[in-house]
Amino acid sequence: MKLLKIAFVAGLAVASALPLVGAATAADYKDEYKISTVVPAPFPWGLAAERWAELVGERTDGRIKMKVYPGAQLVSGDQTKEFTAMRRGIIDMAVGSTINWSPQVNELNLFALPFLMPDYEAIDALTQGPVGEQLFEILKDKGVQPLAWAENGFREVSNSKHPIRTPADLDGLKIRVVGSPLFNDTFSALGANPTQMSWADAKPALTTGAVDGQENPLSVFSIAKVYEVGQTNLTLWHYVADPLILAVNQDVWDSFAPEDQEIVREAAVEAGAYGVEIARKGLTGGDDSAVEEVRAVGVEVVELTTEQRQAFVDATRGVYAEWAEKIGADLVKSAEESIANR
Ligand code: X2X
Repeated sequence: MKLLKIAFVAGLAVASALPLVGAATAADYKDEYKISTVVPAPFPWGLAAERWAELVGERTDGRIKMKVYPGAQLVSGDQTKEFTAMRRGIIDMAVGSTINWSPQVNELNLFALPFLMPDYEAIDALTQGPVGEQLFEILKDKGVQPLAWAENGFREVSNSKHPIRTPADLDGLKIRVVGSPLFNDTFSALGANPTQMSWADAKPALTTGAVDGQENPLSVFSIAKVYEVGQTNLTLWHYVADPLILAVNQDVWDSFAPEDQEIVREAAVEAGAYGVEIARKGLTGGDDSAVEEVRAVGVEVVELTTEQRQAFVDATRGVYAEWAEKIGADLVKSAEESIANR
């Protein structure tokens, strides 16, 4: 009797919801959609993910409820499994770095080709042009719906030993890296001793001195207070930059009514643009306050001259050539053209 009553009440609830949201969608929607990120707000990508969830919540009157799960917790901290988990539906959505998805999507290694992108316009030339479109097609073929780009940023190298001005200064330094073997190859070519580890393990390893250095955008360096664990030498060499991608598992995407897909996509584009704006704050447009902030806490910041930077470019040309083949010669050529014409 009690069971019957519950069934009856549940039936009533569904019936009363139907006229509001439409028969096809009501049954399929989840109570909550999980968005995976590696770092939370106030890092730019946590902020972008939160903005995405907020906008969708507002515009669907709460019908689509998205919640941010930072710290790569949905993949037990192993950020290089995020793409696979999203493809399989363990994760519904993600704001993820191209670095973390490159083990499964080889073409995303493009952004980690050493010294491919000289400036922010070059990043935009890729993400907002034909290369970006092509990469989104590749992601779709792999069963994920990509919607928009955001940004982690240009990755600068820090260490606890001494200022890095020449490749020789990297000699023998143990550097924490993440992602694909491309990072190992780049740092090995520079004479360093790279070691792969997740972000969750990085700070403890820096604290104990198990590694001497790391590479991350200035926003991560500042917000995570990496300088507090002995990382007092920072070289602004702009060697690679990792964009972020806002994406949705394909089955989840297909379950959304077309008008809801439009809302989710537009919100992703707006949240992504906001994320880019935050990521570049204090680093662009004549404002270098982000650099001044880390100087103010005692970090020795090295800005390379053109000639000094060129020495790093020269030392990594072999890695670039080898990985250009692995990534796809045509895609790399198209990227180089987009950058040349920016
Ligand atoms: O682990 C990192 O270095 C981070 C936070 O930048 C990424 O997830 C790529």
